[in-house]
Amino acid sequence: MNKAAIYHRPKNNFAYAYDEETLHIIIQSGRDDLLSIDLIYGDPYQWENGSWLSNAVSMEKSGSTELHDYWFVAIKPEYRRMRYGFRCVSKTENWTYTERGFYKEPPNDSAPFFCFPYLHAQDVFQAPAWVKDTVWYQIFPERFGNGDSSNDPEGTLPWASTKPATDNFFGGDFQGVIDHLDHLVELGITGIYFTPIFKAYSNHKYDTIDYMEIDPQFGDKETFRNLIKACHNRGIRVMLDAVFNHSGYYFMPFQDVLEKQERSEYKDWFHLWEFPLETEDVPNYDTFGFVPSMPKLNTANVEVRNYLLEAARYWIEEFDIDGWRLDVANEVDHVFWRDFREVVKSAKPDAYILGEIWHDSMPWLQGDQFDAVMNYPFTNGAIEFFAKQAINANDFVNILTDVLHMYPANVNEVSFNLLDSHDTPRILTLANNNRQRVKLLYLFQLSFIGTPCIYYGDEVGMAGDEDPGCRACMVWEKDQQDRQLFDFVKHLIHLRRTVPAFGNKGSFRFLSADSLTNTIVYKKSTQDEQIIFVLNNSEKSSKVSVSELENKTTKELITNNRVTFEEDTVVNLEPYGYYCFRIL
Ligand code: ARE
Ligand code: CA
Repeated sequence: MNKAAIYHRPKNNFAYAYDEETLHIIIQSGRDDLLSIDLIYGDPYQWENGSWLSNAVSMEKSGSTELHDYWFVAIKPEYRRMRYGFRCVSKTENWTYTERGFYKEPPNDSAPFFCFPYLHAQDVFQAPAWVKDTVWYQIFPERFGNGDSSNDPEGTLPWASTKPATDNFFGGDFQGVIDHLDHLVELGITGIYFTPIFKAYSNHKYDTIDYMEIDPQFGDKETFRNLIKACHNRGIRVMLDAVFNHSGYYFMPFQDVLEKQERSEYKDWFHLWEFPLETEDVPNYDTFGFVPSMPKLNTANVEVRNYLLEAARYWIEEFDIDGWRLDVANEVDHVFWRDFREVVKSAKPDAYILGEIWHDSMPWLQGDQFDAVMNYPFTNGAIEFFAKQAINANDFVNILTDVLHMYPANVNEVSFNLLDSHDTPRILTLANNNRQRVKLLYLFQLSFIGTPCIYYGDEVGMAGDEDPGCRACMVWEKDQQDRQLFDFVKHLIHLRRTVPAFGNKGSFRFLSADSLTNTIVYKKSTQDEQIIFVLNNSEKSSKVSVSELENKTTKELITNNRVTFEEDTVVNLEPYGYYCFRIL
């Protein structure tokens, strides 16, 4: 038995309250090392004379990677508290794994066992329920639609007249969004994520000048209010981008420090190293990255904290927005984010708080800070496999299995699953202009656990390289749009919203992966239905045998055809072919 590979630690993603009466317990072991694991459990105050040994429940293998098997069980302890251990069985031996290590025979008292002391309802991770059913659409406002030329900034270029650059403008504004909301409604979108809209110098607005004012190029507060109303009337929620890690160069407090130096009343609003302040070459103060025009804000300063939290409250209470996406979230302190959550959730209890963190974010997902993060680990796996074909089917299963076990299930259900963004090349470009690969990307994203986000223009086949290349003006001429791709995405979103197992209601399991043919098979299931997905991520035709389809009658959801299987469960796949078999 490979004891070194066996790992469990209470709380976080290994033992957590899924709801007010259910604990999820997860443990990992070496790949194919164990035949079974039983959870031995009981009430901390009923462990006398080994009565608890009879309580054992077998755990289910919920996924496997190259290195590990993951085991899962859901359990409802009668008195909401539990001591527990794991009986690990390999071909040749069995051991009881506890917090104090391995025992050949289960210890005869409770002390060594793991402990889930008490399941409090208010400790249960609570994300807004509506997010589970949301399909997001990310809009870079400068580039979505120019609906009002009267607010165009100096030097605005004709729409799509040239390539996007870090410093050019095409006049995108709120009216341009209002004018095209029907495009989103037709696609089936129910949430918009806007990159920053507050007064700022650049075309991306991440260099904020005033957190309480709309940038005039987008319109005024009345237009913004109309935009929110127009979205809400169409069942579309709105999330804004909070850039609280740093301000812009022209933010009044920073200008005041530049002018008055150490005499400025705002000198403690930033992380200044020495005076006089130098901005050229390398700044002598903390910034985002090494960008002199993005001085880092001192969120431990009570005035900064009050100013930013007032902004967080203001745009919810005065304009009824539904969520905040938090820029560079992992570089702002946890104390501030806990206060932020208090303020936001008291302004709107079901507001969505989404952190931009590209890495393991467990410390921010304990329920006291964020509801979710932008799930870039998901993005990286999907892009490497489907778009770039840089990894094979087994690598992909390894990555996505780790992704699914990285966080508690109730976190996964509201994870923000994006394929690309304003910070990355577009998926068509990453897929080397192969739209069949883009279709597989969308099929996987829109049938996965979490809340998916579509980056504006991807759905009509826009290409675009690294920032700023990925920020081109939206293509509105129908004859330049890939309408076949649009219809395909629209159909997938419709399936996600009408077939419970297709979306967030269904649990996810990989069934098989073949790295020679680069095919994968996965299953989504609810109490009442199962869907088997078969994807061929290869330019060659392929055959896959799917034993779960034996003697089953199914409805293939993309074509709506009825397909019946007998003993022979071989599925023939075209190049880049796919099937979604809903078992009848
Ligand atoms: C500009 C140029 C870029 C250039 C950059 C260098 O456009 O081409 O590379 O300057 O300084 C905003 C603008 C950008 C602008 C940037 C700086 O949108 O166009 O870039 O300001 O002026 C990391 C952070 C993550 C951050 C990305 C960009 O962790 O938070 O870098 N993303 C947010 C926003 C950006 C925004 C800012 C931050 C600043 O989404 O749009 O940029 O407010 C790996 C790392 C990640 C890293 C990621 C991307 O995965 O693990 O941590 O993200 O690469 O670099
Ligand atoms: Ca305009």
